[in-house]
Amino acid sequence: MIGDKKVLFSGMQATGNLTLGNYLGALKNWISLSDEYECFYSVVDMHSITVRQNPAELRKRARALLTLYIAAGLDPKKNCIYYQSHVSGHAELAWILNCFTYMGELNRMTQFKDKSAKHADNINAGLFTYPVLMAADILLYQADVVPVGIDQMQHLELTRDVAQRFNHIYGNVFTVPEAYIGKVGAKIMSLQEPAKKMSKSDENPNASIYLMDEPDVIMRKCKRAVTDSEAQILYRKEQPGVKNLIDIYSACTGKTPDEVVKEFDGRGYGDFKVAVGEAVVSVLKPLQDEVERLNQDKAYIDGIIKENAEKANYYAMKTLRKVQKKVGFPERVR
Ligand code: ATP
Ligand code: LTN
Repeated sequence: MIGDKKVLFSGMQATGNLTLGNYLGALKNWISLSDEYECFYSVVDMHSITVRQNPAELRKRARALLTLYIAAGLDPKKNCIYYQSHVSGHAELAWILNCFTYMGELNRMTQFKDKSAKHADNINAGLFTYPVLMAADILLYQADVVPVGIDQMQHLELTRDVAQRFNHIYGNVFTVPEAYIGKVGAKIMSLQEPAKKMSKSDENPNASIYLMDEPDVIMRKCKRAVTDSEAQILYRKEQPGVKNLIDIYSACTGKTPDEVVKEFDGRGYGDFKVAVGEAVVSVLKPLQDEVERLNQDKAYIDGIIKENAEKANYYAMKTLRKVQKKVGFPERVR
């Protein structure tokens, strides 16, 4: 707890351009939770270097992501929006937690298996201990809730196990966090292969709508979305392409899938795709305009970066000092 509020922590990697999936599945939920909780939203740039990055590109993307958090509606005066690499406590706690995490546990992580298959030439130790750094992120702020997509559940379970293990040995040091999985837009699928999730690292640019795509690009991608030959707009798993478009439309308009099915009863796929495209544009255009506006105000963003790093550091250090004492590190001489 901070004051009378529970604590929320979440983060996103600054790798690749964010997609509509990232927005509807993650960022949008963050905004709806931001009044109720004391929130820490991190740009997890330390996680990004588990795969090789171009330094200039990483720096640019990290800033773009931080700006996007604000543009999407997170108030940086109320929510702590900051770069992970600006708070050294993340790395320090991660080291300690490494000593309380078993190789066997990390070996089971499906993201590690996926990423090591994808980057076979660079299976580094950071990729392997990635979930420990993630546990440190969360536990450092004594977070109660962690909004994430379903794909991150395994990492969150590990975080809970490590926290409980540590607490069992040293007393109640860490809050054991709960996952928060949003309902609407929980999983947006690829527009080209609706069995796969929409992903920012997809090689086919038509598969994903990027948050910064121009309106005509969004319309074109929606029109080209893969559907089927059933010629009816129904919400069912036998029609994964259409189902995905209904999910997108309902997440953008706030209507339920049932209402959408009724609205488009008897209409063709062509009409429906145009409506989906328009709904997406109506959500993304204001976001893009706000990014544009914020990009003009370098001093404002710089101020946020500095202030929030200090705030994050204050809370991180509180937990870190406690943990260091518990494990037996010598006290500092003042
Ligand atoms: P990558 O393609 O590089 O694996 P990603 O697009 O899967 O990236 P992450 O950075 O792993 O994105 O995820 C950021 C957040 O967005 C996570 O909380 C994740 O669960 C959520 N998310 C990612 N893709 C989708 C999607 N298609 N639908 C809903 N939520 C998603
Ligand atoms: N692993 C997450 C990003 C992430 C995160 C976190 C999410 C790093 N640290 C802490 C929630 C809490 C991802 O790839 N989406």
